[in-house]
Formats: sequence, C-alpha cells, structure tokens
Amino acid sequence: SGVIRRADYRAPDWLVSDIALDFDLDPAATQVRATLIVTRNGAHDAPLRLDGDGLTPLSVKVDGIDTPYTMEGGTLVIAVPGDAHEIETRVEIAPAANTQLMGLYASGGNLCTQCEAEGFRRITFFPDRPDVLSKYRVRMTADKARFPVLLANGDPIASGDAADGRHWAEWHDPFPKPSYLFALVAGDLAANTATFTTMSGRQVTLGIWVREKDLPKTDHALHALKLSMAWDEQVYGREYDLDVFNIVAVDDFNFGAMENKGLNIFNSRYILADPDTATDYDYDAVAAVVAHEYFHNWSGNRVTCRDWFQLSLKEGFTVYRDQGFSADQGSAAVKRIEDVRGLRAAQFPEDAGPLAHPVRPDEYVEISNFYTATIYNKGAEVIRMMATILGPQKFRAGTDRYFDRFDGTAATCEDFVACMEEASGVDLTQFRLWYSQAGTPRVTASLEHEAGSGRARLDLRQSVPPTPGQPNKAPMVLPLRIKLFGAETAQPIAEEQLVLLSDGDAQLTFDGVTERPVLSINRGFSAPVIVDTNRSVADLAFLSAHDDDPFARYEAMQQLMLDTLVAAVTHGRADHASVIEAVANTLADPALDRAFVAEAVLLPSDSFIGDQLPVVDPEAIFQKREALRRDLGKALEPQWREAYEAARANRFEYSPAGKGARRLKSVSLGYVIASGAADGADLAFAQFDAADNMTDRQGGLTALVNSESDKRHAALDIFYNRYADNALVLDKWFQTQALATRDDTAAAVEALASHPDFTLANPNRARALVGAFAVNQRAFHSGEGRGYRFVADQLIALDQLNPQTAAKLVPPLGRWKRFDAARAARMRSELERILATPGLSKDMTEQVSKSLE
Ligand code: DPP
Ligand code: ZN
Repeated sequence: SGVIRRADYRAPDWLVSDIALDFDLDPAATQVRATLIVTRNGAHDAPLRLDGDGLTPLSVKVDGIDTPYTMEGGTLVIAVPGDAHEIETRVEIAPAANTQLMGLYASGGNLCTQCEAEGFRRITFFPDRPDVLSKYRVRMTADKARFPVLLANGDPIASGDAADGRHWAEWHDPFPKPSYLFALVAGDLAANTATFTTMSGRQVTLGIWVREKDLPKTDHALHALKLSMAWDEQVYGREYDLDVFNIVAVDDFNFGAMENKGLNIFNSRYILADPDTATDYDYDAVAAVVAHEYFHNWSGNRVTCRDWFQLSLKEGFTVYRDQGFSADQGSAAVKRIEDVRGLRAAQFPEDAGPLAHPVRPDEYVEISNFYTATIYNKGAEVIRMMATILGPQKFRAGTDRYFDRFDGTAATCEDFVACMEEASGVDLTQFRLWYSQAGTPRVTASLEHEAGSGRARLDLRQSVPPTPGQPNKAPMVLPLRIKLFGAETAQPIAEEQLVLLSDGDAQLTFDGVTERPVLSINRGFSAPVIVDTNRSVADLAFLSAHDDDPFARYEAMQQLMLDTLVAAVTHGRADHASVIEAVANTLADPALDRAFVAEAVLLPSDSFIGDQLPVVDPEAIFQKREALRRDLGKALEPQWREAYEAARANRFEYSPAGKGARRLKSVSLGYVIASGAADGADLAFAQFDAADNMTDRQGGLTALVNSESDKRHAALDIFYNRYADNALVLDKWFQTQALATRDDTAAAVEALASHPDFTLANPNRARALVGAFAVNQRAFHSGEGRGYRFVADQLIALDQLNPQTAAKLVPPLGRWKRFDAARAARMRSELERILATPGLSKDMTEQVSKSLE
C-alpha cells in the first residue's frame, strides 16, 4: 500500500562514512560519479541497497571492479561479501528537464539542488535516509563562462581551469551530514559579502549570492544573517562552525528556503528586499527565514532527525527559535499576535480536517506531504509550552544538554523531551501526548462569583476532538496563564498564575473577591487550544481596554468581534455598538503602539469566522463582515482619517515604529473606504501613486482592487508596467487580484490563468494565483462550483510538472465537510475527478484520497 510506519523503524544495514561526488555539470546531461565508503552496520547478511529515483546506473564498481547488481524499482541492490567496501556508481541526469525542482535542476540559467526530503536519490544512488551521516567531498566541473561560480557544502578546498573553456572547484564538508543536506550551485552569480566574528573569535566569510542586478536588494538579508548569528550565540550558546556561510537565491523553489550545511539555498522571495519592491511583511519574512535556516545549523544539521517521523524535532524547534529571534527584533506582542493568527489560519483547520496528524506522525505515504503547519507551527507551540512549564533557565539547560549529547547524531522527539526532563526534574510523561495526539484541545472556562461570600470559582474542563485514526483521546497537559481583574477598579484581583490543566476538569477558588471579577485566560496564548468562556460582551470590552497582557487584550477584542459576527450570521442580529466603542477606545489610547492598534482593530478573517460555525456560509459571512466594517468606518470616520493622516506624515523607514505607522495607515484607509466616503478611491489612488515604498503602494492597490472604482484598472496597469521585469512583484499583482473581495473575482482569476505571465512551472506564481484564490473563501465558494473546477484543473496540470507543490494546494478542496450539501457534493466531485486522473502522483493521490474520507 506504500504506507511507511514509524513503528517499523530499523537502524540502517549499511553506513557510509565518506562520499566523494564528481559532477560534470551540463543542463542537458550531467555526469555524476559517486564513491562511497560503506561499512556493514551490525551482524546481518543483507545486500547493500542504494535508493535511486529515475536513475539508470552507467557502471557499478565494488573495490574498483565492475560488479553485477539488480534493480528493485528505483533501488540499486548489490550483493557485497565483506563488511567494508568502496562502491563507485556513475549516472547521467538532465537538470534542465527536472520540473519537480527536486534533485539537481535548472533555475534562471543556473544549476542548483534541493534534496530534502528525498531528492538526493534523484542525483545519485545512496541510502537516502537522515540517519546515514557521511563526510562529503564534492568536485564540480562546468563551462566557465556560463557557470563562473561553483559552490557546495562546507569549505572550498581547491579550484582551477580545465580544457575547452571549462573550470572546476572542490569543496569539503568536515561535518558528517545526511544526504538531505547536500547542496551544490553552479551559476553566473555575484555576492554581497561580509565577515562575522564568532564568540570564540573565529572569522566567518558570509556571502549572499544573486544575479548581479539584484545585489542592491541583499543588504537586509545579510544584516539579518549577522543578527541571527549573534542571537544564537547569546540566547542558545550556539556558534557557527565553518569558515564560510553562503546563501544563494533562486527563483524556482518549492520551499521557502533550505538549510543545506554551509550553503543555504533560498526562494528569492525570502532574500531580495528593497523599499520599492518589498513590503514590510516581506522584510519581516526575509529576516525570519534567514534566521530560521541559519538556526537549523544546530537544530537540524549538527543534530539531525533519526527518521522523517521526527521532522518536528528540527522544524518545530527551529520555528520556535526563529519566532524568538523576531520577537527580540521588534514588538514581541505583535509578533505573538501574528504567529497565533497564522496558527489559527492554517494549523487549526488542518487539525480539524481530513489531513489532521500528530506532531510526530505514525505513518505517511509521501513525506513531502508532511511539511505542514502541524509539524512546523503546532510543533513550535509544543516547544513553547515546555519552555513555559520549565521556565527560561531550565529550558536553556535542557537545550544545552540536547545539543551536547546529540551533536553529530540523528535524534528523536523523545530524545529532546528526555533532555528537558533530565535538565529540569519535571516529569513530562503526560505532556508527551502533545506529540502523539492530533486535534486542537478545547477548554471550557466558567467563572462564577458569589458577592456575599467574596468567593469566586473558576471551572475548567478540557476535551480533545476525535481525528482520523484517533477516535478517543486522553486529557493533555495544558499550561494556561490566568489572571483575574476587578470590573470596577480594573485592578488585579489575583496575580497571574500558570495553571497546568492535566485532568479532564479542575476547579480553582479565589477568596476575598469583593468586586465582580473578569477572567483573563490563556494569556500570551500559553497553550495552542480553543477556549470557550462565559464572558459577557461587557467583560470582553473591559479586557480589550484594560488587560495588561497585550495578547489577551487583542484576544478579547477579537472574541468580541467574533461573537458579534457569529450572532449576525446565525441570528441576523446586527448590534455593532460594543465593537464600535471598543475600537474607538483602542484607537484613542495613546499608550498603545501603532502596530498593536492596527492588529487589534482588524476584523477576524472570513475563514476564521467560518471556523466558528457548524456550517460555513461564505456569502453570509462576507456580507455580515462587510456590514460591520461599514458601520465601523462610518461611526469612526474622523478617527480613521486622523490615524491615516498621522501615519502619512512619515517617510519610509524600516523600523518597528515605521512599520506600525504604515500598517495602521492601510487599515485606516480600508475603514475610510468601507464607510462609503466619496473620496475613498481618490485617497487610495493617491497613496498608490505617491508611495515611496511597496507597503503603501500595495496597500493602495489592494484597496482599489477590492473596490468598485474604475481607478482599479489604471492602478493595475501602472503597477504591472512598472514591475513587468520583476517576478516577485508580479506575484503580488496576481495575488492581489486573486484575493480580491469583488463579485467578479472568480472570473478575473480564470482570465489571469491565461495571462502571458502566468505559469505553473514557477511555484511562487502558481501559489500567487491558484493558492491565493483557493483561500479567498467567498470567491472560491461562489458560482456553483466554478471555483472548485478551476482549482482542480490547475492542480491536475500542476501535478504533471511539480507534484509536491500541487499536493500542498489540495486542502481548501478537502474542507468539503464544513460546507452545505450542495457545495460539499461539488467539492467532492472535483476531488474524485482529480483522483481519477491517469498517472496522478503519489503526493496528490495521498492528499486527495485522504481528503475524500
Ligand atoms: N527548508 C525547509 C525549512 O527550513 C525544510 N527544512 O523548513
Ligand atoms: Zn525549517
């Protein structure tokens, strides 16, 4: 059945201590010779099995002698007599024909690699599993004019000229690594370089390699790299370990970036940034991804994963680390709000749907399908909860122990947790359920107050929903930060405490409570759970004005908005007064930072509102949300204009304050337009036209594209012509239209799929149009299945080129159970049509068939 199970893990039969790779590089036909030093691992007589995918051996030698072999599927099987041998294989591959972007491929005329998870077997025969660690020596020969730069992992050893205008370079990586961390790049590239001195005084040469014309856009990434290197020394005591650290940006890339040892390869969208082409969001994302990949040098590379079921060991931990880095660079509160919003947008629905899986999965068909929000973002929350429970010193003692003990090895999630236990003395037995149980836990919290006795009682109850393959769940350890405020004095009644809810239910009592208490719970989003409380509109409004935890304050406002919108959709009620008052108070509070205000006054997204309802009605949600937006716009129009004008005075500066001002400016513009003000479109066009940065330009464009104003056509044309030669900005042009809230979005998106600049061959472009449209809840679900058909057509076509990227776009169609019967039937029939496609990839087959269950 092709299912791989965690329980079936066995240590490798053969180890490879060293590998020498010799590449004769050419886009059409690259020769690869691999020489492996293999040793038998344990007492067995199993043959040597080397994974291959689409490879045909040109020769196979054992200890220098041509040797017979067999092929089992793609796997090369060689019966070898002794316990230690030198194996040499030769193959030929065609990078230019590689549309999957896995293995060695061509992008923009350069050659590069992507091997995680199982791309190395598309380059050469090898035991392609993360627990086989080897020292790599790489020699590359290529045409010197076409590929003047030759890079690989580790440190450069030697280089020189060869015959016929060719040249060569040799690199050596002294750190044993799994094959998924192998990388090479050959291209016409230029570097922005710098030197970093590590904490022990070693000099490291940093290089960010791009097309020459993109060099001016690399300063931000280079700066972020230096900050990351210093941060990992200060916060985790981790120092860089090679003489060089190179990053290469490529335009065609499945992931955001890849942490190959000493040679990170990036999707160019996470490297290139300047004010004219990158938004503040892009700047932040560049820094976060640069940090993430750099941090993998320890959490992933020095200590890697035993098997792919342990993927969250490196990804959850590394996301937690990059979140900490970003929090330290700007507003920690706003960063937490953004991260929780992301978790709720992607991971909560995943955990509630057909693709739900534990942070440490038990089985998979195609590992590429498990690079998910659960592995990454819920995984990061699991690490965060351990840090919360242990406290910073013990958590750091735990990570020190983990890095020291497992350095140079392939470890498991269990190893990590055991280090945390040993370093802290805290028993994490029950906590481990976070690794094995899928589904978002739900907490019900109800606070009762007896004025007579001055006693307040908080009842907590938890439940974990059933998920595919896991019908019954045990109670989990939920760390909940809790505090009570007095409704009259706004003073704390009880100081913040960390409650570890580990039973199905629990009661807490508070004595001497003389005024009505208001509950602040899950402060800082201390547990990744859904909390239902019996808090009234008045309580939520109170917290939105007085809570001293910024996340809880934001959360109270969101809950107030959500309750209002859910009531509107469910009962047709339109009582907007409390929200308007709470938003007015937030806007008027001079103590709040502008970035926080912008987050707090934003309404929950259409999809998040839908997630609260038993059956999602996309049109009703959109209309009720628009009605609230309009009322907020009208009722507070002077305040929005004032906020807009105040922010407009700033010249561009990439700083927390500058970002906050721009964010509030765009949010305020949105509300001015929502109010129906006659000058709304003019304001948006003026902002678009006069912008000295992409945040403002795209903010103006988005407002126009969502409006009925004719100016939107002009703005789209100006934007297109200005950036016609910039792929990353053209992605924004496609995406902004795919996310538009207009009635005709579905038709516009279909037309854009025939635009000369649209291509499924580039993952960023495919995601910008198809991926964005599929999460535009109203547009995707409009038009009696038209949106579903369009997305299914695109996925079928994309699967032919790039199964990994296609399979990532299946989840919106897989959410059919959340919709009415007519929509559900149409969504299912598109899934069935995809599944019936001849030659469908393993990636798509797994995602689609699970989505139909
Ligand atoms: N490159 C991807 C990441 O860093 C997979 N490791 O998350
Ligand atoms: Zn990662």
